Amino acid sequence: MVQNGAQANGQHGLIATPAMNAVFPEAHTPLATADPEVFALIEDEKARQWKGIELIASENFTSQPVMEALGSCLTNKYSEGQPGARYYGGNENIDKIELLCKKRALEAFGVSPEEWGVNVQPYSGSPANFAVYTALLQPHDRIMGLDLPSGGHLTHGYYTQGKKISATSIFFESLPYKLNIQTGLVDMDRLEEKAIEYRPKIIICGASAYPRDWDYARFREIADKVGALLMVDMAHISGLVCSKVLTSPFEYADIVTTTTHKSLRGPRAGMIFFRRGLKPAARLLKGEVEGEASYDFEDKINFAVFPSLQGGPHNHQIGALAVALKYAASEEFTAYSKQVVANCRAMANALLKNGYKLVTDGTDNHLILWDLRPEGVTGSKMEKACDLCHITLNKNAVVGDLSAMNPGGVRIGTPAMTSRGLREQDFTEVAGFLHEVLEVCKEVQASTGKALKDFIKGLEGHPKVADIRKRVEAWASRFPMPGFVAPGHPEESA
Ligand code: DSN
Repeated sequence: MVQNGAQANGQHGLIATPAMNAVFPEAHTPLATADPEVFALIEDEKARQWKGIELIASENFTSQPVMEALGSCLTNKYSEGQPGARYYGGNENIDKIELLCKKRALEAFGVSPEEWGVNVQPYSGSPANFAVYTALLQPHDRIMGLDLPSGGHLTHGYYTQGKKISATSIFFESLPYKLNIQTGLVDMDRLEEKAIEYRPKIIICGASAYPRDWDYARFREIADKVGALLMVDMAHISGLVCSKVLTSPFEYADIVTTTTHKSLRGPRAGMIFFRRGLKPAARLLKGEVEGEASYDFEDKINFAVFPSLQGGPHNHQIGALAVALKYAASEEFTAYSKQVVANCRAMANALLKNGYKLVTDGTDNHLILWDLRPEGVTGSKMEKACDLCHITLNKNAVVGDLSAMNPGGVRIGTPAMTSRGLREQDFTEVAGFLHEVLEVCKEVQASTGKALKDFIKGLEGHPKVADIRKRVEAWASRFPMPGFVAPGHPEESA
């Protein structure tokens, strides 16, 4: 019903008064009308995602309900603090959403609320990690994480010879551990030796580019030996951990951090899990008595997230994460995770069959590190050539590379395309496309020389690049796209 000069909005049946229109004319306008420029760019991005082969190991395609929650009114609300103890009124619904999200997070990873708590407010993985250090360290305390050229993440303490890069190396003292150059596996013996000398307060286990599962028991042993806390950053593999396809770090770690948009397939966000309850004998500090001393992480971590580092939680992310966690606990998600690994193995086998070199000669998880040095092509060139062929992956350091700036390989992951329903045979075909792209790289480099600028010029407009791109797009468009219907998709007009 329209009253007092109010106007009905046909599409939503919502009411906009002239008074509101005067101050907020776009309040109920669809994006396509309100901002055709941004709308068109989003449509282009939809088409890019649908028509391409997405192999960035840290990306995924999330679902429609997750995107609905992300685009909901939850974005409007401030709620600093914890459920039941906020600095703003009006949080009765937000409290329920955050509590539900926390409950689902613990259930999804199979841990009990007596032994583990979780903070679901970190905006993403880097803030989550920094919150842990802020909570549990003093400035200049020592940390040890996997070096970035070995596959570690920036926030595990990265610095170069001349420069402290990550804030985690600016505010804390960091000594990286590395891969064994022969095997490409984490050099656990060397880590132990270094840790005994360095006496870090926290050892960080986890990576952005590591194709194997982790020996958490050995990490725990080393941490206990030197009196360090063990933090596991499972961002890349949290979906696979949730589905029990990889080893769970919860039995061994003091703290577990994760992003939520990678193999977990949720919205972009972060979580920090922390131990609670009584400490076991091996983790007692001087003067503490078994059966009496409890972990004290909870208040410290909650305080570090807010008020030390963040302001209001992004409630739209938390609502969306609750939705993603509901499905992460399902049988179908377990089937998905198994398929992610099976697909990755199939692609690895196809590349190995072609005589290519993979770091550690294979994979246990969702990613492959392809060492391109024997082929005489850099990771940057392969990334660029793949981009032009509408295959998206990223250049990556491989074991033996000293710098991440001009890396010798590429990282390839299966979570995103597995969400589109691809299976082993499809990933064998993806390996075939990658082989073709590499052949073109070699051909172009032979005629242009090695300089990247000339190489790119040689690629652009190359008939073989155009031909691969056409076939890649025709092939990838056959697979359904989760979450949205892309422009030009047959279902768009249906
Ligand atoms: N950017 C992510 C990755 O690609 O691994 C890590 O934060």
